[in-house]
Amino acid sequence: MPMGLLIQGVWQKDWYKPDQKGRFVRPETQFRDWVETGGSGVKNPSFPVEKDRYHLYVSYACPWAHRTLIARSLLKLEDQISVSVVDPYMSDEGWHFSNRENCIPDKINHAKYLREIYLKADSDYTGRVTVPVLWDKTKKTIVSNESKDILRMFSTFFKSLSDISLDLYPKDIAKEVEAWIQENYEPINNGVYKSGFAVTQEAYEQAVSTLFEQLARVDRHLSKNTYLCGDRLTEADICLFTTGIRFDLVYYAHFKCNLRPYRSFPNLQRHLIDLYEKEPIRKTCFFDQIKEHYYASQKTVNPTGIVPKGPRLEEILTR
Ligand SMILES: N[C@@H](CCC(=O)N[C@@H](CS)C(=O)NCC(=O)O)C(=O)O
Repeated sequence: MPMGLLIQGVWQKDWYKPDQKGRFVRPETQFRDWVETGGSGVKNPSFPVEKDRYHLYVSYACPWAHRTLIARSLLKLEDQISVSVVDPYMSDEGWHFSNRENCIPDKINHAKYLREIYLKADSDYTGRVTVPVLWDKTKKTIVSNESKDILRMFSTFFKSLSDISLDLYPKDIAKEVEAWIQENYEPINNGVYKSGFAVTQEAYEQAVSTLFEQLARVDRHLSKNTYLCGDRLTEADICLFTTGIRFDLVYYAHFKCNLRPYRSFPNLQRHLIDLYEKEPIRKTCFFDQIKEHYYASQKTVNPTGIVPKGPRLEEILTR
């Protein structure tokens, strides 16, 4: 039962507490500030957009952090927003930094554990220590640890630092983009966790049924649309992608999301591969780290910590 959280600044080893019905409950994200430009109605934003001022703490394993990495990559913001990548194995000390291949240690705060970053921002913090985290190198504090907000900051305010014309949150379809993000959040993005972390049969069955109903609905929608909002790639597609790319790889077996494979939905699979074939997206995908994190770290779900050999990537990443 590893993993843990901070309680009034003190680390405690603990797994997630289910509700009375055995359902997984995702805790509210606590750092919810925004990086903005002066022109957004806020005259003197607390966190103004500036070149190379912000730092992103991520895990390549995490679907939420992956959203922010994809936007950073598509908008070519790598030189503007520096990054640290935690070790994929989460022990009962939480996320940590290491020199393992494809991990990037914390060159900003020289932390060993991610929780040190949370404590620098709030020495009395109570809550889970999650990725992604957007860190302000000037004020030396956390701006946000909410992936959907960080994604939105990148595609809107940080866009002013980008030379790329891609608009991931176009004004004319903003409502539609937001609606798809919301609609897929509980049943799909959080749904795989609700399925995998359920501790009663009823809670599991409820989560898995709702998940597959929504996947079927999105599959039908994508039979007539290239992307979720027509022919434009938006934030909504990124949010679907980071769950989709982990589905047959991990969620199908580890989280028992096995009513059918993701790749058996023809339009969802086509959408997944369309995105995966984009070089800026492909280079953010680290399949070994994804598998290691879930199977080896989540011992409540997989007590032996054994990481399966399969599935073969060429089988799950085909059109
Ligand atoms: N609301 C957060 C959730 C992030 C989240 O749950 N990240 C996971 C990794 S996939 C994590 O860091 N979990 C550590 C923990 O819960 O202790 C977001 O979307 O940014």
